[in-house]
Amino acid sequence: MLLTQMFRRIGRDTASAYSVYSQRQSMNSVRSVRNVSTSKRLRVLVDMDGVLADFEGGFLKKFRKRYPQDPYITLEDRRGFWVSTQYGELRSDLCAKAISIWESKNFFIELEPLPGGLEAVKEMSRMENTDVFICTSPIKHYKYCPYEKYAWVEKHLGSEFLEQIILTRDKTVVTGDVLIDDKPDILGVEPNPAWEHILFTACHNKHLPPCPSKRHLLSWDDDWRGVLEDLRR
Ligand code: DGP
Ligand code: MG
Repeated sequence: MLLTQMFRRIGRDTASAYSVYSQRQSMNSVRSVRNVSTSKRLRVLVDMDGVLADFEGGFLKKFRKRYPQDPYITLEDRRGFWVSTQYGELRSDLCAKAISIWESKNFFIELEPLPGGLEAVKEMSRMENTDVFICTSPIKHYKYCPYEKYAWVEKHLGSEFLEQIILTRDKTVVTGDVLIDDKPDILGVEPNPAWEHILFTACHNKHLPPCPSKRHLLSWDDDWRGVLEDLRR
């Protein structure tokens, strides 16, 4: 083959290879734009007490067992997030007695899972483009609570979920797209947390006047999948 023919052929091959390359590149960029617009990656923070673990039910059962002679507050009559405050209002000595319940060994590990919570969290964690974290505040009496919260997650969700635990007294400094939590007012040092708070209904918050600007989940039977889809858009 003459030298000039060889150069022409190399030129043709290079041009067609470049054209295939550029077509692929433009397809990839179309795909990535499509991914960004239809399936945003979502970081979901899920609270533990009152959302996955039945803190209120566990508390009442143990309070009645330890203090059978004392008055107690049924779940129907619970008002306000702080259990010890309402017990203190009932009778002043009951505040310390209430606190003694969740400061005891085995209180947190023995909490029952709330209906549908474990299944929901497992399903969420299998969803494409979804990162799930369990975001929970330990009590300040740290002798048992932090250890038992880890043990509870391992027992009910498996050891792989230990990677997903965030223990913090201030959830406002954690970044995420959404925080599913039963506490009506989640305050901390960050005045504008990254997440949107979805209020999870609990015995202590269900009598509050409805807050139209806030989304709610009535239970894990409610449409949490729809909420996540909405947030992804
Ligand atoms: P969280 O669900 O992550 O917001 O954690 C709140 C913790 O506070 C949970 O372990 C329940 C606990 N708690 C509920 N009522 C009281 C109370 O009156 N005093 C204290 N110290 N802790 C409470
Ligand atoms: Mg909670």
